[in-house]
Amino acid sequence: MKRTLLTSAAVLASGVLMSGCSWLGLGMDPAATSTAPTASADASTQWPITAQGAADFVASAETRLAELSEFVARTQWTRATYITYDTMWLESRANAQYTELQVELANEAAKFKDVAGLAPDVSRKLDLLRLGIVLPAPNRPGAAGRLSDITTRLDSTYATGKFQHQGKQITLDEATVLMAASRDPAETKALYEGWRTVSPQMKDDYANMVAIANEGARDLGYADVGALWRSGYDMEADAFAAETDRLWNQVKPFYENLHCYVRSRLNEKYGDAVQPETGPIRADLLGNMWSQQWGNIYDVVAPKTGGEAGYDMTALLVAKGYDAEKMVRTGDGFYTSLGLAPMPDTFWERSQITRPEGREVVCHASAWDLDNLEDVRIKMCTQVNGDDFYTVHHELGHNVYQRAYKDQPFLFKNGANDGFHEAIGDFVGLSALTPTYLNQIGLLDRVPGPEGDIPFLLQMALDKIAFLPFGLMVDRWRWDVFSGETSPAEYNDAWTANMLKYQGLTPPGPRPANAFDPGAKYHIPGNTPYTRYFLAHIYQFQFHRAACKQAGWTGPLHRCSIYGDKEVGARFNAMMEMGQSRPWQEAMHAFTGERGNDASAVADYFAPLNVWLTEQNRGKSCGW
Ligand code: X8Z
Ligand code: ZN
Repeated sequence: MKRTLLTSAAVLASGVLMSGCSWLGLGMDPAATSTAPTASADASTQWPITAQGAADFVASAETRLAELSEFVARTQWTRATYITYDTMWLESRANAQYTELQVELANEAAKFKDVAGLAPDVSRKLDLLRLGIVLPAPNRPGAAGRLSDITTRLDSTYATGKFQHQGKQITLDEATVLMAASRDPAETKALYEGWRTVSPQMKDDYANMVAIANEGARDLGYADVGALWRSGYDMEADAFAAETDRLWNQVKPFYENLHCYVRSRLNEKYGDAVQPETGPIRADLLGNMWSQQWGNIYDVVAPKTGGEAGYDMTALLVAKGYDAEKMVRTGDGFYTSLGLAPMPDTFWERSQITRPEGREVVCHASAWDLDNLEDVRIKMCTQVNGDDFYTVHHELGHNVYQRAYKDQPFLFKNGANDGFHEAIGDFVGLSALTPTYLNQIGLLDRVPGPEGDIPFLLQMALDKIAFLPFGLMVDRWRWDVFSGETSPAEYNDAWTANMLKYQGLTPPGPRPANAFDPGAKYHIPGNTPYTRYFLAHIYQFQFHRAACKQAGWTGPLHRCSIYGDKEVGARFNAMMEMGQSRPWQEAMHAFTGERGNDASAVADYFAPLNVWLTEQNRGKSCGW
């Protein structure tokens, strides 16, 4: 993920680039940040405002960004895998330097806006120079430093957050495991509320950060940071927002069906006092700290007949003696089966696959490209369970994409859009989670017959369909925060209102006056835009449907696996090699023959389950 915050984008897929640290919190003079070294070289060069001048300027910009980005990425990696006062100090300074360079180049790029006869690639790169800044700093001394102080501190506060649970101090990874398995509503409530005690201290920083970055966005000609983020999709920002509404409306009836069924089963299990039959679902009962994927409570909601046709990924991994590295090697094996190159030796030497002892790290999974060429890595605190089996494939997808576009010019070394970057590994995961594939690699002893279809689809829907409204609501909250529609005093209420509006969920109890629940979700303090995941949850089904068609598959989509299909792999790689060189619609077309976002692939994949859910819900009053 390295470049996520920083440069254009992409990479980060996972997360974090800018993370941070905080020297301010550690008592250093804030003014010190303004003395961060400036970003080298030829800031004062005057490029003639001509097509050739633009081409020369862009070439120089790419060289400068590429050089500095490697330094910044290595600094970020060091901080993310070893959080100390000093690594935070270094990272914050490096990030400030990079942001200053980005802002300088974006302002310079704007001067070529009306030049006639620009080469198409040059014109695209001029746009990307502005659009690639996730959090722009205002163009005045000290602003980039102050902004990076805050972002580093926010990210590190999240990463090192702990809380008391049953007399013991626990981390988020420990809480995640407990949340997945606990069926005691008193305990899940304690975990839900306990983790959210780490974030109230972030609120003032967050509000200050919003003010600074908005000023930076306005300097670049955008109404606010949200408008900048919405502009990165090869269409007008407003049209993009409308497009996400359209997609959500396409899939919403299915989500409501799932919500209705799950609520009813939770009511049966826990009773009216814990989960009423109507209204929102209690957010802590869904097996996930943010209720974003619900697959961990499959056992609670499994079909009453035929439920034994389902299987528990975690149990399979444990039974077959998998450890974290074996999970990653298995993921790599899927990609190589498609004819893609295996991860290089340096990946295995330099990745952080499990949580190291004795030091603080950022555990939220991410994939990095340190040198814009071959030095790709993942950073995870992998645990042997079904969630991380998925995450391993997800992260490797980022690395595979990074390597595929490594020969593009610097500004095109990115996903076709950020949703594409998130969708690569998820697309592969749709095959890698099929019983057929799990059986082929010896994890699952017997492939269930048709009686296994509904259990399997329900398991998938609990993760993929439940995710959709969450994937939308995070940035809906941020868009309103950046636009000023939501003031700092309203931050938490607006978050809770979005949970209700989009997900139909409610916290397990009243939230305290100082709550800042958004800060307890990684991507808020980590400043990773989130609409990308919503898009990825549509794109991955478009990719899967197209890939299965290319493979000649005529059965139900959820049983299709492209494992071992080198032809599909070659076509997929051809799309990935394009990087961000062309509008994403062309990349989509290159692989799928489709030009836009299309949620019909989601409907196709889950069609049998939607029929089944409708049947189960007959006579119930759905909605909340
Ligand atoms: O953050 C991630 C990845 C890294 S890009 C682990 N994901 C989102 C999340 O965890 O909230 C993957 C799915 C959604
Ligand atoms: Zn990702």
